[in-house]
Amino acid sequence: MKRVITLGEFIISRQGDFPYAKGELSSLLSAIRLAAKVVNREVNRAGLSNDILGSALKQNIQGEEQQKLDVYADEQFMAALKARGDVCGVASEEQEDFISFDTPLARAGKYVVLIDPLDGSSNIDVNVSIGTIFSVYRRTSSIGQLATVEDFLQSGAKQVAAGYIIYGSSTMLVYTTGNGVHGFTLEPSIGTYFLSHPNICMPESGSIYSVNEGNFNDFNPGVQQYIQYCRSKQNDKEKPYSARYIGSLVADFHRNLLKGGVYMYPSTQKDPNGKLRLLYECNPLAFIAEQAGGLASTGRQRVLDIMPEKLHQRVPFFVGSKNMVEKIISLME
Ligand code: AHM
Ligand code: MG
Repeated sequence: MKRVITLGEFIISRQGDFPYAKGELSSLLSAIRLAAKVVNREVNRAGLSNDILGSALKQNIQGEEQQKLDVYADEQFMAALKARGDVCGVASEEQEDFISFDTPLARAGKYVVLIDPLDGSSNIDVNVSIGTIFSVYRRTSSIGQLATVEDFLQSGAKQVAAGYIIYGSSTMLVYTTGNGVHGFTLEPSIGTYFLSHPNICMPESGSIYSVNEGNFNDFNPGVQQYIQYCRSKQNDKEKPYSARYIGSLVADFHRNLLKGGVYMYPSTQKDPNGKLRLLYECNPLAFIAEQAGGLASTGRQRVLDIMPEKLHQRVPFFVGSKNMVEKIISLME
């Protein structure tokens, strides 16, 4: 029988990719995989428990209504990351400011994490796939100090690891540390992730486009032109592309990563910077896309080159198969 590799074994086997590291990054990834299992359990039983389903009756800093599971997931990831002491601070979609962990162990931590604990949370109540997205940087402040905002405001090109968990028909963890993209599927009966998708490569072009087409009239002419190109028979496939939009970034991205396609959240007249947040939604997925051979752009700039100014900064986002993103950029010029 073929020996299957677990995520824990894989992380340890790849520790040598970072000669300067002493295993902290491996430990950090282990904290995330553990918290994801706990969140996965609650996501799976959401429909059975009133304690976990529905609104938390408060808003996050972006003025969005928080779901109970948003708050729960945020607490789980925070607690798991704090416990290990590899991380000196975390910034989350659910918290206005970043959190510095003020313990001697955490002050000595080399890394900061940015996280969207539960993305696509409007899909929780209707049993549609949701996800967690995370991004890891080496701190720029001195070890032993509290984390500073500069530790978090680094360009995406500086990420040392990024990944997501998709709570879908099966639960998967997909991540990169800059040496390719690897996907692990959770075997729920024993609670272990197994390597199911080694070295994921995104097809160079695809025939799926994912966008909230309800906003079509608000998009700029280049984006409208691209959508018309997707719909027409005069595109590179000589038949219309398929429109697929779940409204869960992780799920839309994951499908396009495996099958080839493009996800778009352009600027609109109402939201000139689009909707998605640079630091914990766009950058991690941009890193994964590039590692898998795809591209990520705002339409005018490579996402990973943006110098962030604010924790919750938004940017227009086009991510997916290389040829498709290049076509969008050419139409937006
Ligand atoms: P969230 O972080 O509040 O869940 O918002 C992000 C989500 C993405 O998962 C999804 O792609 C997008 O918002 C959907 O937005 P819209 O409903 O405007 O199409
Ligand atoms: Mg989100």
